[in-house]
Amino acid sequence: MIQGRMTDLSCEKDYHRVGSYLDMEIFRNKRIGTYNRASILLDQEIPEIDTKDQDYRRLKGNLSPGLSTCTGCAAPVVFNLVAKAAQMRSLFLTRELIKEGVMSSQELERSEVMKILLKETTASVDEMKTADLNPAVMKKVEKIKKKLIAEGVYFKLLFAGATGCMTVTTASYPNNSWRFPYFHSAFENIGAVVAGLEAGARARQAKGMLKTPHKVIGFAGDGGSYDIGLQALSGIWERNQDCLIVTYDNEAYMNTGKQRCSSTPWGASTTTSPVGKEIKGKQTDPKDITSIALAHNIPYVATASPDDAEDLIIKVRKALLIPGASYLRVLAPCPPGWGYAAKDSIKLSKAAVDTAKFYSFEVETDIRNKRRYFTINNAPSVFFNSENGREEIASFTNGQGRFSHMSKKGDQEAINVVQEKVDASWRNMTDFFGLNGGSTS
Ligand SMILES: Cc1ncc(C[n+]2csc(CCOP(=O)(O)OP(=O)(O)O)c2C)c(N)n1
Ligand code: SF4
Ligand SMILES: [Mg+2]
Repeated sequence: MIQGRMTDLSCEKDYHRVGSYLDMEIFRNKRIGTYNRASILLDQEIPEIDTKDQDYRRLKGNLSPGLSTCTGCAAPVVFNLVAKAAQMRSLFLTRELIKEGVMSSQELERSEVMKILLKETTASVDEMKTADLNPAVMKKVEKIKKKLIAEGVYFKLLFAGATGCMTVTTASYPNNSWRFPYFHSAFENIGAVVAGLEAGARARQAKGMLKTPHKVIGFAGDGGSYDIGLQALSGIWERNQDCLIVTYDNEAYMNTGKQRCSSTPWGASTTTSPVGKEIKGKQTDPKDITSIALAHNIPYVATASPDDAEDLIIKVRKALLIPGASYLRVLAPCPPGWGYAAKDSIKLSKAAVDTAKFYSFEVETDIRNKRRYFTINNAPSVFFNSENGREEIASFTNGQGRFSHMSKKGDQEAINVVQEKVDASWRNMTDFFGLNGGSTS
């Protein structure tokens, strides 16, 4: 992990002790004590993601998107991991009940017990009998729930998704595979919809109409966030509304047949940036959406690749635990859109990181104290400044149909251009965050 700080380091001592800004905040507020990446993750929660179709199906099964998904697509893997990570109520409740000696881990392992504990309404006598619970225990549970709510770690979830492959794979009318309330927004307005849901839930809670607070997670494709949805997203970020926006980035308008987007990489062939005699693929660089999000000074901006499930789960949890707006951009390789065999989705996600085509990082901004912390979570295996800094970009582009005009015909000039762009982007990013000359650990 490489870590950089663009900040006044007067808090360095605390910082090292507890890990990061988020940890510091919670530590300072004495909310849940020292709190680091590992403390919001259970070992058994990290799914094995393999490149075999069978494993994709198993993972999708958590969300049960049904059979309509394109086989091997990384997008439902992303949806599933985010949904899985976001369900933190039982995690925090379990910990606290054990810590306070109210119940044992064996008792809590029984599914009927947790089901009753998470209920908003009072359980019936029969239900309590089946789960071996009694009113005295339930009173303690309610007290602990109130404490967790006050600490901001106990909440229910609302999901919204902009029209795109998410709709196709998980919510094609009249079916819906989400186990949460789910709002299907238009292509252009995920920011506005999430803003309304968040404000509505907050108002209802203030009026005592909701017992448990709600957090809103809005998904949009790259088209729905980089292009047509950007205005409403900028609004929600500027107002710093408490929500998480996730872009699953398949680098084009995929569900409508692979049209180019401002996220599409230079040189990639799409139906609206085709390869011809004169012009070969998209001729502009992708928009830097995370810098746009960062310019709003929201507390948490991160990127993640689905090949590292642990990293993705932790980022979703941090995003939800930090009050205010969070943005997460997740790479989502698309077999038909990028032109590769479905079994290679996760392999390609990893190749994107190893070549530094995509870097997995997080930026935590502490506006009050004017500090910002930057972490590269997954970097090319060796730090960039050294001689063998990263894999050649060809190990990512080769084998992808959208770049086949470069690889198949051996267009070394085009490959060199892509390589230069990747290197320049990495240099800009590390310069910007003051990482060059930084250390690895
Ligand atoms: C105003 C408007 N224009 C066009 C469309 C048609 N449309 C629906 S989704 C989509 C592209 C979505 O691209 P992206 O957000 O990247 O999601 P993906 O399909 O790649 O998952 C388009 C053009 C629409 N629904 N509304
Ligand atoms: S078009 Fe691509 S991203 Fe969309 S559902 Fe199919 S495989 Fe997944
Ligand atoms: Mg897309």
